[in-house]
Amino acid sequence: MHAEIRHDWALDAIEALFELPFNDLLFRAHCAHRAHFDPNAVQVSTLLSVKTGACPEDCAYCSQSARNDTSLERERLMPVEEVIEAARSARENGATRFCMGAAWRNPTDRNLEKVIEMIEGVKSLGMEACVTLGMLSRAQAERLAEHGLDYYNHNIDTSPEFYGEVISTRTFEDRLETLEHVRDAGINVCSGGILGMGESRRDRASFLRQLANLPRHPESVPINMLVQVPGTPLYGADRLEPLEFVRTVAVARILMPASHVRLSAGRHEMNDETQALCFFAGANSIFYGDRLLTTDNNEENADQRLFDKLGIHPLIPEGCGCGSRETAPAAASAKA
Ligand code: SAM
Ligand code: DTB
Ligand code: SF4
Repeated sequence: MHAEIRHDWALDAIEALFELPFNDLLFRAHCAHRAHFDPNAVQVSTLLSVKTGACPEDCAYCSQSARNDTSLERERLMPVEEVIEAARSARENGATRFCMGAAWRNPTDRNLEKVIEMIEGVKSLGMEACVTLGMLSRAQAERLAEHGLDYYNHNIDTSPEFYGEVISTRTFEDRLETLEHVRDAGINVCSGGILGMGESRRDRASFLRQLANLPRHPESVPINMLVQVPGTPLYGADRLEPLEFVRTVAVARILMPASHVRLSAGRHEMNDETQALCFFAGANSIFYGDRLLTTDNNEENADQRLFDKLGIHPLIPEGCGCGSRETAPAAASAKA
């Protein structure tokens, strides 16, 4: 029911979804969710910033832009062994995917080789590997694919119409080009954006339309609520109404019924009720661990309690060698 995969969405039709009565929208999204997924399984990833700060880009939301005065200590690319150690600990805590982020406009070929060692280390632990390194050339995407990278995260961030209000140092088209390189190389695409940056509802509809009308939907769609960082131009922006965030998750689920929709950054400031509504609306992935890249995430214990309360269990990917069946959050209560 309502779970057709389409790539020809008109903006007005998406806006009409946003305007449905809340219960009608959530019912429709939840039916689409059930048609494609176990509604009680949530994919669990852990993030690590492997190269922090001093980024030349001017993203108005970001703590890591050299142009934003955010008191963040810049750090060099982490040693491979430390990254693998962090992945091992994430695996012990129940994550099945390890996502490594670097504050680059794009990686140099030399840096890419270091990241490949990290990817190989993560894969050798039986975990899925994801990286987000900025723009990629076709050749770089192919090189990552040769080394078994599972997912590449590259967000379009917002609508093409609002984009210029947020970033000036790279274009919306640059982002689409990187996504095409990743897709053509055969790597799973992870692409979404940020809400609560002062965009309109029409912008939120247009942002989702861009993703839904790609030749193939991203396998993973992170929906971030802006984490307001002091010293960034977006610090102090009007907060988005939580129910509008839930609506956006629901529309993402209807437009991309077979994709994992990630309830991404911003959970730290959401209560359990808002998160529960997001799961009902079709969110089925989270970042787990008490840090995102440079800001705090929910504490692991709080997430375990929430999973327990909602009867949610972590999704274990097919053929996963990570041993997470025994250790993942809420796995203990699921067995009880
Ligand atoms: N530098 C790379 C890039 O921009 O492609 C990779 C890392 S970047 C931090 C990854 C994504 O995190 C951004 O595209 C943005 O969507 C999200 N992000 C960054 N700062 C955020 C914030 N303060 N609140 C919410 N999401 C944020
Ligand atoms: C995504 O969409 N969100 C993550 C991940 N992809 C790389 C990053 C969130 C960053 C939140 C702010 C911070 O911790 O710096
Ligand atoms: Fe740099 Fe990525 Fe932050 Fe933009 S989002 S400033 S590209 S680290």
